Amino acid sequence: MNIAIVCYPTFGGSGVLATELGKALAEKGHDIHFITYQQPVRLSGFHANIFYHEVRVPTYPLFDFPPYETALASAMVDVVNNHNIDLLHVHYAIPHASAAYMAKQILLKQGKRLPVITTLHGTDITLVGRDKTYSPVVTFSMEESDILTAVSENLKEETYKNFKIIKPIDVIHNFVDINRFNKKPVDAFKKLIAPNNEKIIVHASNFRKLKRVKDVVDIFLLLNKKIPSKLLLIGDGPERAEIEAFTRSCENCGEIKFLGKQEQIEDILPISDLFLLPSEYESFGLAALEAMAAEVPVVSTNAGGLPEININGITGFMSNVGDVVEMSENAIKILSDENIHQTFKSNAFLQAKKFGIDKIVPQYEALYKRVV
Ligand code: GMT
Repeated sequence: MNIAIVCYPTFGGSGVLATELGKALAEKGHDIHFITYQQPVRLSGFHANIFYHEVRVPTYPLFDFPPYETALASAMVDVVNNHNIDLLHVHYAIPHASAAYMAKQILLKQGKRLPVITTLHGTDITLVGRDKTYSPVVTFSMEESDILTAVSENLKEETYKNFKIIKPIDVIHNFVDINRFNKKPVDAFKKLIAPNNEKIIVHASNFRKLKRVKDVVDIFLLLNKKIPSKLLLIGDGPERAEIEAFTRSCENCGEIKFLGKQEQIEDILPISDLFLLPSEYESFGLAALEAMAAEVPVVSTNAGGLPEININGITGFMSNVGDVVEMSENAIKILSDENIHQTFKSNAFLQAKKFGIDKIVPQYEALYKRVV
């Protein structure tokens, strides 16, 4: 099939998932056309079946807010007409689903039917989309999509709770490329970060308030009193400056390193001993799943869709949002005994395998066949 994929090109989970999906589909022989404003971060290297179409939004003195959605809809029409596209799969409802609706109507006038699949990822529903600024348009464009999917059962429930829609929602969980993350740890790299064999604790996110990165630091500081350890903070975002300033002024904080945005997270995860994700909400928690694929147990909250991937007492532990004391105790439980740590590592990996490309991508292909 010829498939057009629209997503955010940044480090966010929705863009990562959309890009990995496109790459996996290309491997299976489909032609994939990414339409977005920048090359997606996970889209590197050459693949004969993958094409990238950049949406340009010209500036004009009248525009205080250049109309990206209009430029995107026009780009969709152009790509569909010139590349014989069979279907359009948009990730993250705002503004992709409404731009898709516009493109679909334009093409209909030209006598071409364009099936649209919208995949909901999280904040497009739970935070931004339900705000009344966007809600009428998001509700309408979800209802008008030919197929609507959500990345977890929890997100499906949240969607019905927050929007008056009757459209069925297919749950297709996110997936992970196991081979990409299950790499042998590079000893020299581990030595560089933890020269005295300290435990390596990792967190990766976009440092938004909802990720509660300060809780990561607090959990680590409690844990670090009992277990020699280092904390690696991966990513960047609005909360980073304040948290970095805090870590410069506190005791023990020499053990905390801010690595910023990292494209090669698959090189860092295999040398890690534990992943922390104390978010206030995660529709799914793709970052945690990638850690598990690298055999890293996860200490997280029990918010949103996290219980659909992290199994309490098996692949890691879950606590209520904000309970940093319990989360640090759980981290200590896993790290203080080598046998327990090994068991959690193997369990995490086995659980990640249930979300492997081979299990999930065919579910999208089945939807594509249905809609076309
Ligand atoms: O978590 C973020 O802030 C990024 C966000 C996005 O839309 O890119 O991630 C959402 O989608 C991911 C992929 O489906 C999920 O794994 C994340 O849990 C979800 N984030 C939230 O629900 C907060």
